This record gives sequence, structure tokens and C-alpha cells, in this order.
Amino acid sequence: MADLAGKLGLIVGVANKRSISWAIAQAAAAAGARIALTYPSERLEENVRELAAKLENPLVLPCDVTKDEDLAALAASLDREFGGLDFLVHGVAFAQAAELSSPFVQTSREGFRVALDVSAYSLISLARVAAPLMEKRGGGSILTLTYLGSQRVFPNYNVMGVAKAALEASVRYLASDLGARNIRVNAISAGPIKTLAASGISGFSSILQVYRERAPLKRNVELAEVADAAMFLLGAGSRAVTGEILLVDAGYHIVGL
Ligand code: NAD
Ligand code: 0WE
Repeated sequence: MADLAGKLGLIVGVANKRSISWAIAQAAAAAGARIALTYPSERLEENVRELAAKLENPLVLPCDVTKDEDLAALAASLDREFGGLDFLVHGVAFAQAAELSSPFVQTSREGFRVALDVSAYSLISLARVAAPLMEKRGGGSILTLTYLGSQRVFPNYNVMGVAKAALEASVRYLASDLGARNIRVNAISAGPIKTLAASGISGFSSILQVYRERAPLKRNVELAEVADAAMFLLGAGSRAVTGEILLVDAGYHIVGL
């Protein structure tokens, strides 16, 4: 497994023990990294602090990605406490519930704004905050999480699909922008996993079943498998990889019929 000994990482998007970001945080910590976790609201602070306590010497900081002042304070805290940054994991997505159950054509202006702001623009603003800290360390690796609904239509994924398309394009533009500073930007497009974000989706179990039947590997993907792929993209093994969307979906995306 990738060696992240002595590396400093910021992980945004841990809500509970089933979060993909938490699986990545645990794997990165096991590989020797020191981790900063964030929480978006006081409601989730206790959850995140409890999980962070399982890590060695963690940093826990507030950050609602829709608030510029939170991002500025996050940058200042990281600069003070870490003095630099080697990697950033972005595992944040949100759309208002109504947008994931109404016909796509009914997408509201506000629903579109919120989904794109939280799920796509936040990668750009976090990258802007992280880049100067990564420069201090001679470069870095930025990783986000996306879903195939960016490229293909999945019933009810709706405006989240549009947000993920914007997120994936942002990965390429950021990779181009930050490459000269030795900062890489990539995404993992994961197959469906029953997390908090998935528990709000009606019919999620049938989505898992369809993937299990049709994917070449005839099974779903596990949190640890996404985390292992993340270790590759965060570590030196991927030092010449940037702007890439790596599908970790048991091969589902290659199937035509
Ligand atoms: P999750 O609910 O555990 O993670 C989503 C996170 O977004 C939560 O921690 C939540 O607190 C955070 N968040 C929402 N609004 C925020 C805000 N304003 N500021 C800061 N944080 C905010 O669910 P997950 O499945 O682990 O999702 C992580 C990422 O993985 C998402 O981008 C999701 O789209 C992506 N993904 C999930 C699946 C899946 O099937 N679970 C598949 C592919 C990709
Ligand atoms: O990105 C996601 C889901 C993200 C998400 C989930 C919720 C549920 C609760 C964003 N916003 C909200 N808002 C809420 O109020 N996934 C990749 C998981 C997912 O969601 C689907 C999927 C898959 C897979 C929705 C429809 C079809 C497939």
C-alpha cells in the first residue's frame, strides 16, 4: 500500500463511520499521514470528533464549504497547525431532497445553485485555499469523489448529475491550472455504496442490485476498495497522473448491454 509517512492531509466530507471520506482518512492515517478533518455544522461536530479520536494526533476544524469565512479560517488554522499540506480529499455533495425526487425539468434555480455550489464550486474554493499550503511542501495531490451520473442518466440523480459533470470538468481545469506548481488533481468515480448520502435515496437497494448483476465483477464495491484507490491517487505511485477520473465501480461503466 502507498506510503504516506509524514504527509499532512485535509479531509473534507466525513459525516459518520460509513462516509467514503472516513474510509480514506483511516487508510491515509494507517499509511502514516497526519489528518485534519472538518465538520460543517455543530450538529455534526461531536460525530467527527469521536471519529477523529481514533486517529493519531488529529486536527478537527469547522468548515461549511458554502461560507467564505470558514474557508479563510480553515486556511489560517492549517497554516498555523500544519505549516503546509500534502493532500486534500474532497468528499462533499448535497442537493435539496426535492431535486432528487421531482422530474429533472422541474429543477429550481435555487436547487441548481445549491447543488452546484456545495458539490462542485467547493472543490475550486478548497483547492484555492490548499494550493499555497501545498506549494510550501513542493506540491500536492487533490482528490475528489464523483459518480457516473455525470456522464449517464440515472433516474432521480437529476441535478446531482449536472453538479458532478461540473465537478469533473473542474478537476481537468484545476489540474491544468495547478500542474506547474506540482499539484495534481484527480477524481474517483465510485460505484454505489450505502452511506448517509445514499440512505436518503429511495430505491437505493435496487440500484445496488442492478450494479451487482451487470458489473463485470458481479458485485458491489466496498469502502475499503475506494480507499485503496485513493491511496494510489494521493501517493507517489500516481506522481505522473493528473486530471484523471478513475472509475472504481467493479467495471459497471464499460457495459453496454
Ligand atoms: P456522506 O453523506 O458520508 O458524505 C457527504 C458529506 O458532505 C457529508 O460529510 C456532509 O457533511 C458533507 N457536506 C454536505 N454539505 C456540506 C457543506 N455545506 N459543507 C461541508 N460539508 C458538507 O456520503 P458519501 O457517500 O460518503 O459521499 C461522499 C462523496 O462521495 C460525495 O461527493 C458523493 O457524491 C460521492 N459518491 C458517493 C457514492 C455513494 O454511492 N455513496 C458513489 C459515488 C460518489
Ligand atoms: O452523490 C450521491 C448522492 C449525493 C446526495 C444525496 C442526498 C440524499 C439526501 C446529495 N444530496 C442529497 N440530499 C439529501 O437530502 N451518490 C452518488 C449516491 C447516489 O444518489 C443517487 C444515486 C446514487 C448512486 C440518486 C439517484 C440514483 C442513484
